[in-house]
Amino acid sequence: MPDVTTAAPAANPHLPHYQARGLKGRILSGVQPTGNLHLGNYLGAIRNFARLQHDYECLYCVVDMHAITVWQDPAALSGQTREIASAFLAAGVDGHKHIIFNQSMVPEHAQLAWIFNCVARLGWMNRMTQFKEKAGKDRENVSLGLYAYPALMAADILIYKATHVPVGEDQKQHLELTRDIAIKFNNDFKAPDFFPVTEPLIFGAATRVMSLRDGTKKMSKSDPSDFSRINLTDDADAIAQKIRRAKTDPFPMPDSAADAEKRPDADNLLGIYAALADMEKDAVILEYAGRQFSDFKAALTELAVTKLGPVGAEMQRLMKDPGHVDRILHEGAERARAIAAPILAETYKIVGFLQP
Ligand code: AQP
Repeated sequence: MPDVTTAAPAANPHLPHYQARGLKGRILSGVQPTGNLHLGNYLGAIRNFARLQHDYECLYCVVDMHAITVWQDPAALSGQTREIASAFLAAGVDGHKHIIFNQSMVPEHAQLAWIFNCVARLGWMNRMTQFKEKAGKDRENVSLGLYAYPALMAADILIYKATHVPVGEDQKQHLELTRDIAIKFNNDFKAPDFFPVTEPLIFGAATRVMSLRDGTKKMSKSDPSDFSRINLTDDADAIAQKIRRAKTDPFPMPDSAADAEKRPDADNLLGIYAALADMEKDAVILEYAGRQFSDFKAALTELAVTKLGPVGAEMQRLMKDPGHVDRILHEGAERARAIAAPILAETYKIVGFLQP
């Protein structure tokens, strides 16, 4: 699979440790248990988690502490956490070979996040577009946690000294902040290369899946319209209905990449098709150039049902066995702590904290 990493991994002193074991590095990535897991989360992140597990040592985290930066119903949160863990497993991640856990079970994330709150600068945080979008006009009334979110995300990654993070386009800015925090920590505390400068891994034709109702807006869990997204747990009928009602324009299918680029709704559907079929978007454009949207939508529905149906069914099966999912999360958390605890201890020493 092509690997569209934004920058070449310049002589990273953390890599030889993995290369000696035939691996490319260590991955950490997370998904929030905020309900309505959708096609964008799958194509932008979760599907890649499974594809990367052969080349990297992987930690995949259900980031429940990030989720509560906006209100979550406590009665629903544990079920939503199991749903995300089930999605990781259903997508094919090996929960025994790799580590699947939920963030709040590993307190070292929060402990390192406090140090990073003291390293990150207000000016850096003020530039974060996700905060601006999520806070909107209600800025005075959102949680302090929503503002500090990117420092916790940096801690999620660096508490394992992860070398790579697979994410969708929308998380690129937060990854850049993580890199800035690592560099500033290493400089301020005269600890050269202590934290790695983590590389983003951004893959494929659907790094930013857009809403089915508005091709200029990201597909998102919090969109009030369920018709804006395909949920991973949608059945074949729901998928068909959502694709049929997906917004298009009155013209035939685009006949070139330049034409598609000017038509965001069509471009989005083409990108989704390409990603699901593991094809280049240009090849899909060529195949459907000038045809009716109804033909294309029928083909897209069939493809989406074929590819997503088994994942959704396996998720449903796993969610009926919460004991199994909980065991994977507990074991994962223990293994994660075995990596995180010594890194935190070393960090505390570097910072000058007296320890027992
Ligand atoms: N539309 C998307 N296209 C491609 N990738 C996406 N991701 C999210 N939306 C898209 C990627 O999914 C991973 C997990 O995301 P998250 O749940 O932790 O956070 P998010 O980005 O806030 O997800 P949503 O769906 O957009 O939720 P709300 O509506 O709450 O804001 C990340 O790797 C992300 O890049």
